[in-house]
Amino acid sequence: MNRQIYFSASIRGGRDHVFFYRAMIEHIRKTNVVLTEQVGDVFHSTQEQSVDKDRCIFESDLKLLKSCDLVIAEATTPSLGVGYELAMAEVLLKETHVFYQPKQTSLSAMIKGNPFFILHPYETEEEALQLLDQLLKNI
Ligand code: 6IA
Repeated sequence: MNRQIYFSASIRGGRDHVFFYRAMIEHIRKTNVVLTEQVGDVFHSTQEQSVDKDRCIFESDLKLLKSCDLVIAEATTPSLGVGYELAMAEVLLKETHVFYQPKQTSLSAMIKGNPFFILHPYETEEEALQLLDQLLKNI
């Protein structure tokens, strides 16, 4: 309850699942705080920005990652940013849960093979939201 959650999911890697990211964020927000709600922003442009703007995003996200209680990632769409955040979460020793759809992606061995990450493979979005509920009950 009221834990600070860093939600990580693809932005420039591709936005095919953005509506599902938003559903996951809404779900988490019922009982906890999502520090990165913009990941589920359907309308905001995902185009590359100036170096200065991207530096602001990087610095702000890193600060949030350092301050969070828990990381939840949706990794079905491969994303350099998500991979970076997962590696940082490990360095920072943040409990990290990774959701992904095995039928739609081949999750990188660097994530799937790393026992630090708690994996949540799922087949349907309904199933993922149920897994998410169970996880949120236990934190
Ligand atoms: O390489 P990617 O862009 O797919 O990396 C996605 C990850 O990097 C997400 O989990 C975010 O935490 C972080 N990230 C990448 N771009 C942004 C961003 N751009 N704002 C905040 N975090 C970002 C502004 C546009 C956005 C609101 C749609």
